[in-house]
Formats: sequence, structure tokens, C-alpha cells
Amino acid sequence: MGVINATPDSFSDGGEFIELNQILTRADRLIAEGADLLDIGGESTRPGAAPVPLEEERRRVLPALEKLASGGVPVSIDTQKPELMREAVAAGVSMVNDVNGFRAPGALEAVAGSDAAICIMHMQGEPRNMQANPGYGNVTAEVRQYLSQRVHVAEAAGISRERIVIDPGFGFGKTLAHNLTLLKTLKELDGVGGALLAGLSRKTMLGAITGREPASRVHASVAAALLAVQHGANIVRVHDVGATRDALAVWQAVMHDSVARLEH
Ligand code: HH2
Repeated sequence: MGVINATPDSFSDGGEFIELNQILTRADRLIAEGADLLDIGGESTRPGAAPVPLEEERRRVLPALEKLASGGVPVSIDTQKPELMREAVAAGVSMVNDVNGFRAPGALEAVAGSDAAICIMHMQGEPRNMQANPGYGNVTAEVRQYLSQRVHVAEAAGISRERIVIDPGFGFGKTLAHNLTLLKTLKELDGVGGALLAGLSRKTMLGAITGREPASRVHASVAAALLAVQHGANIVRVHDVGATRDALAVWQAVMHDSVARLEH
């Protein structure tokens, strides 16, 4: 999944893709690099980010969604707002990605009547305060419990399990230690939803490990994406699609080769 942040303030690439033609150029590039899915967002969720009014978020993303949703690559909208979810679904998006786990009143209903997938992410707190003092007894168990409960609520709203993607929400109300534990134990989230998504690309945890600024976290991000897939992620949300695909291609070649050797 290739990321397009149509925002002035995203932590890794804020301000680069604001005008419609910039968003479309970015989309073309991600598709050329091999993205299977594009995720477009108009509200930054970086720690400390302020909420964006509906009108402004709509202005940032809807024209691009309308253009891209009829193209050959499925499109996801990254939003917490039920009104925009509804409009994005009407525009033909294939997935609605909500870092708030569809907890806003009307969020699940906005998507239920369509055949779009949903991505339910775990977050402790909200972007404004989530990194203030995150705390868990057992982070993986608590994330799993939250996601299972949200999946049940989504199913009760008429969204079948195979339409539901779950995501532990790396960096959303988690310390470095929480993030590392989650990555190591990702397998424990198997089966909670229809698929598992991991978003580690360029995040602060990679800066803490490498000492690098967001734009220089490409190698760290590729390593993290590879680890996530090895631990069971089906979808990785990344800024650097080409580099990530190359790493995954090597991993897949090795895995297939070892399977073939075992068979002979
Ligand atoms: N991370 C970000 C935004 N949306 N959605 C899912 N499902 N999972 C994630 O891990 C995730 C997400 C944050 O990254 P980014 O979009 O690069 O930055 P910003 O929120 O500042 O726009």
C-alpha cells in the first residue's frame, strides 16, 4: 500500500502533495513502482496533530479520489470522518482506513452498505495526546482484545470478516518498547480480521533506532516492512514502494526456493 499524504503537515512528507496534479503525479509514481493499493489521507495523524475541519479535508482529497478510483489500482481513503467516508465510498474507493477504528458515530454505517473493505486500527488516546504517557499491561494482548471487539462490532453492523483488515497501529499511543514487542509478536493477531496491515514506514520508532530524520529512514523502513511480512502482515503501508517491493521479492524468492528444495 503506497501512502499519499495530501496534507501540509504530515511528519514525513508534509506539503509535498497538496495540489491535485501533485497528488496524481505521486499516484502515478507509486503505481509505476508497483503499488497494489493507494492510501490517500487529508488529515495528519502525527503525534500532536490538530484535527482538520471536514470541509478542508474534503477539499484536499475528494477530487483526487474521484479521479483515481476509476483507475486500475484500488484506492483507500485514510479518514476518521463518517461524512467523508460516505463520499469516498460513493466515489468508488475500495477501502476505508480509519486510525480511530470506526468509533465515531455513523462510521461503520457509512461503509456497511457498500462492498468496500475497512481497515480498523488500534490507537491508545488520540493524536493530540497519544504519545504523552502510553501504558499497557500486555501490549499485544490489549491490542488484540481491542481489535477483536471492534471486528465483532463491525460484523454486527453487517460488514463480513473478509472485508475487515486489522492494524495494531504502530506509533499510535505506543513507546518504542511497545512497538518492538508488537512487531515481534504480530503473529498473535492472526485470524482476528480477514487480513493484517502494518504501517511502520518512516515512523519515529525508526528514527529512535537509527538517529535519522524521516526522509532518510528508507532503509530502516524497508527492514521494518520485511520483518512485518515475515511476522504475518498481509499489507504493508509504505512511502517507498519500489524499495519495499525489491526487498519482498528477494524474501519471496528465498522462501519459494526453500519450499521447492524441500519438495524434491
Ligand atoms: N499511520 C499513519 C497514518 N495512517 N493508517 C493505518 N492503517 N496504519 C498506520 O500505521 C497509519 C495510518 C501515519 O503515517 P503518515 O500517513 O505517513 O503520516 P501523517 O499521519 O503525519 O500524515
